[in-house]
Amino acid sequence: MAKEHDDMKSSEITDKALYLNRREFIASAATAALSTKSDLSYARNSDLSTSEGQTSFDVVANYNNFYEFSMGKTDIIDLAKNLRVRPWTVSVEGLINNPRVYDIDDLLRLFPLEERIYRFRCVEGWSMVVPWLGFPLAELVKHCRPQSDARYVEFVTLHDTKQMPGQKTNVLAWPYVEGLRLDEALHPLTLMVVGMYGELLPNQNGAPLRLIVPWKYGFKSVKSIVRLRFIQRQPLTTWNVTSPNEYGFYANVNPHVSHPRWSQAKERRLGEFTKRDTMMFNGYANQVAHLYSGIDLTRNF
Ligand SMILES: Nc1nc2c(c(=O)[nH]1)N[C@H]1C(S)=C(S)[C@@H](COP(=O)(O)O)O[C@H]1N2
Ligand SMILES: [Mo]
Repeated sequence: MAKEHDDMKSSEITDKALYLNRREFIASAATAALSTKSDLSYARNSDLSTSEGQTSFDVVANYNNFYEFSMGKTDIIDLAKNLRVRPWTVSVEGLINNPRVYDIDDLLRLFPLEERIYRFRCVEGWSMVVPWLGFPLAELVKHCRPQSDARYVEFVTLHDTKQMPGQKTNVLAWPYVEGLRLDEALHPLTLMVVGMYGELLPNQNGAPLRLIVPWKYGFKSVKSIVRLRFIQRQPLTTWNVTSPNEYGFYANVNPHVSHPRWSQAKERRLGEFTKRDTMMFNGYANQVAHLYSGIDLTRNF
């Protein structure tokens, strides 16, 4: 890819510019080298970023939850190292006027990347601050042109027992499924992520495409996505189906609602020793609380 780009003649560039719109063309030129180099082009979105200190890349890349590989945390990096993330397609289907199977690199050309530094908290009580690279899910949703009866989006992870040894066990029902209400999917904080710390995502963090919903517990942020489906009814999500009294559909970070086996009032930032207080909606209450007005968050956890 990189070579092809370097060798591109100006006549070919003009031809290309004629059939791609300007934005698509600029994005494609900027990401042409993507598969081989790590010089991603993106702008930092400071308004939507926290100024808290970032967790180090090494910590974020070495402590993972990814049950498709293992129930451990420190062995994922090794078990996921051979996951093939190119070529990769993402099927977008259901109640939309523009269903399409996207190649991952087409998504990267279509939607300009932003860097967002977000807090992220696991339901188990650890947290981190990560500079993610991605594009707003809202942009993709608008591109799909949802029909009026589309009320939820379902996300599905790759199901491939040859590549994902954890899928040979039945600790979870595979494939891993997550979901958002359409208004949550359209919220400006909701990010489709392809990279972190200025590089493409490491496999163990959900390459080549994952969701990040920073006000919800980590399990909503589904990894290695192959399908999005727009539907009318609330999807059956993996953790909710596995253990409905422990993991709800909403999974909003909430220090006042305990998990049945532990409190959610505090968290340990990876790399630190003293626990911090967990914040309502993980500190994003000003931006997202309105989505849940009139909803009993103790029952809808
Ligand atoms: N497909 C899939 N996605 C997943 C998981 C998983 O096991 N499988 N684990 C979730 C959980 S519980 C957390 S906390 C985050 C962890 O993301 P990280 O490894 O980038 O920190 O991924 C989420 N996404
Ligand atoms: Mo988690």
